[in-house]
Amino acid sequence: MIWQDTTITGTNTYRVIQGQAQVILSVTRNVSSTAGGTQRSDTTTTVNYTYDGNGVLSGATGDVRGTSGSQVFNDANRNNVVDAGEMIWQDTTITGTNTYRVIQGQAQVILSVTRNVSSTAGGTQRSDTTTTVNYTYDGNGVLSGATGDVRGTSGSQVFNDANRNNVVDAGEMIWQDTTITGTNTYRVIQGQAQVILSVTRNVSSTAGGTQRSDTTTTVNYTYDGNGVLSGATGDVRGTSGSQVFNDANRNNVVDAGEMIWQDTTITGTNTYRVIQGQAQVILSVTRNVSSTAGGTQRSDTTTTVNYTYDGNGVLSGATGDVRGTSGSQVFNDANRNNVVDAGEMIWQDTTITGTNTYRVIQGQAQVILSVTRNVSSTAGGTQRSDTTTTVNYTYDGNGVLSGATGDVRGTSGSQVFNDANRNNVVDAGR
Ligand SMILES: [Ca+2]
Ligand SMILES: [Ca+2]
Ligand SMILES: [Ca+2]
Ligand SMILES: [Ca+2]
Repeated sequence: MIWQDTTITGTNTYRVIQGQAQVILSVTRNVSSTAGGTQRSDTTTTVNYTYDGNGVLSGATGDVRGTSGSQVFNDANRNNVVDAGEMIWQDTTITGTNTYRVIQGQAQVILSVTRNVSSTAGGTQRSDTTTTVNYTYDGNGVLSGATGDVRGTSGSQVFNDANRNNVVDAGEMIWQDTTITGTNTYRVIQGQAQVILSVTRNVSSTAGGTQRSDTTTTVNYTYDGNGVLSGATGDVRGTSGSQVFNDANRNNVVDAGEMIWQDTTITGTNTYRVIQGQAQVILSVTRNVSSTAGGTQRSDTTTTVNYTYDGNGVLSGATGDVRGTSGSQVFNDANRNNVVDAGEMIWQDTTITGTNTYRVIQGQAQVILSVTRNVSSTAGGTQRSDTTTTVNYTYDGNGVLSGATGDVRGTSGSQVFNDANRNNVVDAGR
């Protein structure tokens, strides 16, 4: 357990009402940073108090202004080591309003609306969310509960090589935004409202509308008796999809109704560790299951990512792998009558085994190398394939994917009849 201190500097302005000095304005600045100096916060809370003619507090209004930030690792030279200049500040601008109610003579916050706006150093990622919290109190002015939500967008600039020349031309960096809709459930611990459950839905689609994603992330937070965050668990559920061409009338033209959505069902679990008071994902396991509209192709893969952090809770690296199968239905004309009879459409699956190598860019883990082995053989064991696909991804300094190169190596083979003894019969070993 470590101390995290906040320096408070406040000024109060008073007015004498009915012979008593009453605070009519308080301005309080709170400056804090974590032990490792990787997170900082500097906010100023202003409260205006009003009184009736008898000097009794009748109301209050206020706001919060400031910034909070964290240092993120930007591995510019790709050596997985934090070199000079590779820790950069990523700040959030905070703008909030507080609504108060006077309970038992004291002004209590019953509603806080806080907008957080941030962007990365290179300006290629942005976030703009508003968190609303409604606080309830019992008759004695003791905080009894809270509910809240989060609304906003987060986005990133992506490279859209419209003219297909592999160069970023004017207008080819486009914003791809995600709409965020979340609800937070609170519990009052030691007099403070703590988030015990957050459910956040993220919906996005590409500019051209040919890809979409709709996922909901749930996080359960646990606290010790003193209200200190002690753990978190969570999961991700949803779908991602893309529009594919289904040439139903086989004329090689995209006719009406021939662009169909092909969706992938996403089921993931996240494991967290509390570092410097914050819950960080240390392991994510995500299963992606998809099949084509006609049900003739299927894919079922699980992606595992292990994230590592330094002692200050800054993401320092990640490793991962992909395991699963993909398959397609093939016609196996067992009775050789050139007709698809019952049981003659069989699944032919490919076993997928891959490893992903990541680099931390602007605080985010990006895949820089994927190596995927695909092994398959037909049902009768007379054909086999064993190939390895390697892809190297490159990013610009701001973490925007700028290119990729790759290759495929392997073998495919089939069993053939070698009539070594020329008797027109398949003998052992031939
Ligand atoms: Ca480095
Ligand atoms: Ca271009
Ligand atoms: Ca067509
Ligand atoms: Ca048949």
